[in-house]
Amino acid sequence: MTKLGVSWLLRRVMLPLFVALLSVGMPYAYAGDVHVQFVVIEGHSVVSNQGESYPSWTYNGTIPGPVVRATVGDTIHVSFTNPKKNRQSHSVDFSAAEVDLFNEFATIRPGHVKRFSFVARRPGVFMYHCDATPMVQHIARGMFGIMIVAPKAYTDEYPRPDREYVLVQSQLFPDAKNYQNMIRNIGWRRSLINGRAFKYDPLHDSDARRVLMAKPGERVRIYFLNANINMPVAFHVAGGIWDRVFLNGNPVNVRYDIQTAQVGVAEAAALDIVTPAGHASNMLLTDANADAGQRGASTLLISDPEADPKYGKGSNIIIR
Ligand SMILES: [Cu+2]
Repeated sequence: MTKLGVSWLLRRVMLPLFVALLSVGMPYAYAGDVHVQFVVIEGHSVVSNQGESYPSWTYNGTIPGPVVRATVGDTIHVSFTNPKKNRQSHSVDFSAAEVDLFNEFATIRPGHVKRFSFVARRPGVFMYHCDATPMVQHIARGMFGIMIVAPKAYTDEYPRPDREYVLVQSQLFPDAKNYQNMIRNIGWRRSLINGRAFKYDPLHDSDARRVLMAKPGERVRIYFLNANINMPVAFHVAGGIWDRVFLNGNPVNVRYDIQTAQVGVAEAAALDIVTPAGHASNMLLTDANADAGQRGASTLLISDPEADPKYGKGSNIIIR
């Protein structure tokens, strides 16, 4: 084969093939198109470290749903399926989208599929959730998740973090049918972090098996979403100070040296902590006393020179 032939083969065949192979199985792509496939599961979810089961409605079977990541300018292609065997109508509403509420976010009956796309025009951390009536019940049962829209580049103010973690706080209403109670904010018992009470807090719950990890001196970025039905979160770091807080996760909304960040209902933020030197523990928790550590919304971040290098990276930004 001629030299030209080899070069042509490399550019036109091998390289695209390599890129295509890399994309297979990835949860998102970086080439300007992000494909999101959601299927509603009406089933049960484990909501405590003791294995307590809850009648949940979820996107793809997890509380919260899958993390959606994009870069400003990307087009998000959503395929939303409500399987025939389900009993409820559902929808998906992306707070990052600027579209027609009644078209793209329309509720669909079991046995239907809704497809739409939108361009992620603004950077930030956003909620997605079900809009179907009664909305409080669909959210309280688990139909929410986080979408991170990265800016096109990192800057001095918004530096590249060493590790990233997603934390989503929500309320557990044991009586899953009583949506009137959910509206009135009564009868809820536990605060969930990524779907479980005390999920990453062996200090308050000896059955907890996970913590967040980082090496000393690393910049750890927490993408935090308040998916509570009615209550704001006062997000505090015990034994530390938020180095930077980006309101709504947008780099232009930077605040420095914050002890406690206020995160309203359906609001999200990106919060940076630079971990202390040596072995150390920091507790990330809401200081709103109604749902403080006693109910499950506390998370341990361990700084350790031997911290697992895979934690806080790739698909491990949400520890399941
Ligand atoms: Cu729903």
